[in-house]
Amino acid sequence: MIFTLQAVFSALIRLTTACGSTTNPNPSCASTGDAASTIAVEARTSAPRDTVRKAAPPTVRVTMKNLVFVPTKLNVPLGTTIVWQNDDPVPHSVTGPDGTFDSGLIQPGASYSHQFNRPGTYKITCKPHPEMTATIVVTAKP
Ligand SMILES: [Cu+2]
Repeated sequence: MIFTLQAVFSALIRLTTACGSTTNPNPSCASTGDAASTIAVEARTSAPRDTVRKAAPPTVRVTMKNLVFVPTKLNVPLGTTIVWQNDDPVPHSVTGPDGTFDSGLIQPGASYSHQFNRPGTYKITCKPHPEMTATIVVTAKP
């Protein structure tokens, strides 16, 4: 009894390719873009709280010509700025009562401005020309 022992070694060679799969392409980490989406909430009350419209303080121009303030008398609301323009070839001044304000000499072509923040009647004089006067009445808002 021939005992043929065919040992068939089926050598199964597994070539396990060293799967050190280190070839990771640059993992572009998909950053979720954590940009905070800011939502601007404007809480605006559509109803105006103060319906009184504040008008800008007016500006009134006065000229000094032929040694006269023009106009000579002026009524303005509180907060008015008056601009005096010297249209004469000689210097003038705008001098308020009791040293409230004084322009000093205003040269020909120059101007001077003053804002009236107190109600009252202001006698304006010109230092070089005592006959040159004006009156400005500043009234408070009703
Ligand atoms: Cu003058």
